[in-house]
Order: sequence, then structure tokens, then C-alpha cells
Amino acid sequence: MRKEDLFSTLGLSEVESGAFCGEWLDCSDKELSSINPANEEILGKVRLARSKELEIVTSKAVEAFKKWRSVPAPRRGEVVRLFAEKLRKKKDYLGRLVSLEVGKILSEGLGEVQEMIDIADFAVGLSRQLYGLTIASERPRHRMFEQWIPLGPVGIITAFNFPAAVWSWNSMIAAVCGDPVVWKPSPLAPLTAIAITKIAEEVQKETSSPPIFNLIIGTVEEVGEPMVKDRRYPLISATGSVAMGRRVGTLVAQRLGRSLLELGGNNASIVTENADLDLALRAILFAAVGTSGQRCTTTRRLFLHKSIKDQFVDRLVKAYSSITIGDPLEEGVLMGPLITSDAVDKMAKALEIAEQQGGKIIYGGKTYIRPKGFFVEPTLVEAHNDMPITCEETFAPILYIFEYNNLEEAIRMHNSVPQGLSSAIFTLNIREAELFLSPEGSDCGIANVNTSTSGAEIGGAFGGEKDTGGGREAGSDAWKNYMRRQTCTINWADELPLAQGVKFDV
Ligand code: UN1
Repeated sequence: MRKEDLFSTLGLSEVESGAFCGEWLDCSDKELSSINPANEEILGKVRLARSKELEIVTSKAVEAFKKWRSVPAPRRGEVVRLFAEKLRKKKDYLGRLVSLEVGKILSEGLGEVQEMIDIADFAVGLSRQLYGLTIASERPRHRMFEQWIPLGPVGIITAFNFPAAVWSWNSMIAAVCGDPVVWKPSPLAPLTAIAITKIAEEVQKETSSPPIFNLIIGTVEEVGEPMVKDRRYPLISATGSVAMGRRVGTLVAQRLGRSLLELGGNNASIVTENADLDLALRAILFAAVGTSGQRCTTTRRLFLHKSIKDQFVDRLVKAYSSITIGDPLEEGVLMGPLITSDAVDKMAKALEIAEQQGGKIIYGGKTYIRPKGFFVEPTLVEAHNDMPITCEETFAPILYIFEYNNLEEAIRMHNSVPQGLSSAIFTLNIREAELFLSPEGSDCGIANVNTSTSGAEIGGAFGGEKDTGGGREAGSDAWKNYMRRQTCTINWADELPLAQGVKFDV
């Protein structure tokens, strides 16, 4: 498919506005270029929003909230359902755009749009299930219950690596909960955000909805930080690095707002002597090399029992050498480029440090392996316990391999990093699997048995502990983040009994 055809189907032009709130605003002359990381060509340009546009978008979102909160939740779900219908029609195009803009292979680009559709469908069902509890009152003829009320405009900050799905996790749920959203996407993936917002624009127009899906693309100084500090956003949901999350969390906490943080991971897999090694190999390959190691759920550390270590490493090296690296839109390619040259440099630096700390590169290690584009080799590093670099998240396909003697030791090593997003154990032994899932086991938000650390389904709550930020997005009861809980007591007696037996009569 030619780029021109793709762009015209998605309604994209060469230069786009970086602000939308029911209408596209005139932005500054400062332009941001979206670069295809596979060939370094400019895909398109975006005029950056400034504080002026942020103010307009925020006020519009506040106004939209006043209307949207009173629309019955199942009617709000209907708008999300129509959005999902349009996504289904445009899946192929949007998936390709994701691949072009961030370099993930087409199957993963399409997978990302599927993830949007899945969460939209989930949200539609949820729109009829925003249940509150009824609680037994201790006072006679009193009814006590809790209800969930829309919260207000939600600021959504997303990263480049999931430029579509993560917005949907937040916005589809927020929309059925009665909250308009204002999206600040990664400056590395602005076109995907604009294309999605154009689909949302159609739905809003067709359903005469207020501007619930808004967009603001600008710098951290002019747009990001002011949005985070603004009390008109009761919730800021941010995905990105630990450093970014610390800043966002601090600023939001200063105004006692609510933040939902989904930050870095340093995910590990343990392969025991009782594992199905064929299955483990496939799962680890996907989790370590998929998205070129740029998922927050990527497997970055591998703990192998000493009895299977040598044979597993041999098989891993063989599998790594059969990975085709190249244009992410080409069939047969399993690994595309990294997102920027800065990402490539960071990978090279991490490998240099790993070697200084006693690590041994046993496969890969080369960077800039093609004349154009940010391509690297997926890399295996034999590591040991005393390597501080393995405690850091390097957003690149580096897998550190450790040997262990017993499972307790492996779990200790597994939990010894600051991050706590995803984890996996490969074993057919029920005691090993259950230990991993017990309070003595994995300290992560996600713990899997015999499947990858990455590739979570939307139905579960997604997020992690420790430096990962503690937030939970997507499925399960993550919707409660987007609403406020109100506890209500109705006295239908003709007396006023007080709780705790207190007497207060005049
Ligand atoms: C992310 O990398 O920020 O579980 C999200 C996964 C995907 C989502 C990753 N469903 O790998």
C-alpha cells in the first residue's frame, strides 16, 4: 500500500494541527516531524500546540464533562460501540500506520488496533455494569449504599511504544465512566494519535456528542507539565519511564489529585528444570525480541536452572540467529528498528557497561546494522548477580541470562530490582508454579505460568508495583480509577438514631 493511499484513507495530510477539541485548532508555527524509524524519512508534520491551545482544549473538556456526565452510561457505551465499529473497518490502515511510525512489525501493529477494539468492546459491556455495593446499615430504617459518579476530564499521557492501545485502555473506559479525555501522545508517534482522533471526531459528530476525545500535542514545558498541574484534571494517567512518572506523580500529588502510573518494567522469566523447554523457548523469544524489546512487559532477565542452562542457551542462540531483522512491513520480518538513534545509543552504552561489569555478550551486540534506520541486533548477555546495569530498564532487545541453583534463590534474584511489572515462570511442577504465585513468590503486578511476560489481554488489570508506579489500567475493576465513589445513607425512619449509639438530644 502506498503511503499516499494510507494517509488519504485515514484523512491525514502532510501538515496537521496538534490540538483537537471538537474542532482542530490553529497551532504554532513550530513543527514536529514524525520520522519512520526504518528509513529515517519524514512521514508527516504536526504544528505544536502551546499553552493557549491547552487552555482552549481544557475548557472545552470541562464544558463537555458537564453534558457527558448526565448521559446515561449505556448511552455512553453506544458511542464507544460505534467507535469500535469504525476501528474494525480501519484496522488494516491504522495498524500499518502504527508500524510505519514506530517500527513494530505489521502483525504487532494490527495487534495493537485489535487491542483497541477489545478494550472498546469491554467498555461497552462495562457501561451497563458500573455497580456499587449495598451495605447493611447498623441503624434501623436506614439504607446505605455506594455509587460511582463520573470524575471529570482525564489527562492521558502515552508513550511511543503502544501509541494506540494504551490511549484506548484509558479513553474507552473513561468515556463510559462519563469522563472526557485530553490526550497528550508521545512526540514520537503523533500521526497515530491524529489518525485515531479523526476516527473519534467522526463518531462524535455522528452521535452529536460533546468533545470527549480531545488531543493536545506539544512540549513538556508548554503542554505536558501545565496539564499535569491543572486541578481541572482530577485524574492524570501516565505511561512512560520511571523518571517521568516520578515527576508526574509528584506534581499531581502536590495538588492532591489522582494519578494512575504505568511505568518501567524489568521483567524476568524463570525456567526451571521441570519446564517444557520448547514452549519456554517460544514464549521467551516473543517476550524478549517482540517489539524490538520496547515493550514495558519485555523479558529483560532470564533465570535458568543450572541443569538446563547450557542446552537452553544453545537453543536460544540458534533461535536468535534465525530472526529476520528488517522493514517491519515486510513479510517474514520479526524485528523492526528501535524508535530513535538515541535509543540505539542507549543500547550500545548499556552493553558497554554490562561488559565492564563482567557480563559476556554471547549473541548479537551490534548496533546500526543497516545504512539507514535504527536497526540493532537482538542481544544475549551472560550475566551474574553483581551487575547493577541489570537493575535498569534499557528499552532495547537485551536479554541478561543468569544461572540459579534453587528456586528460592531465583525468586530472590527475580525480585531484587526496583521495578515490578510483569513476570513468568516456566515449569510443569505445580509446587514450583504455586510458590511463584504465592506471597513468597513474584512481587510483580503480573505473574504468569508457562506464558510470556508480554502480551497481556485487556480483560485483566494491567500494571505493576514498586517503581512501576502501582497503577492498574484496562480490565477487571480498573474502571474505578475513572469515577469517584460516593457513600450514601438514606434515613427513611421518622427518628434520628445516631451511629455508634451516640446520644445527642436537646
Ligand atoms: C506497554 O508496553 O506499555 O502486555 C504495554 C503487553 C501489551 C501492552 C504493553 N498488551 O505486552
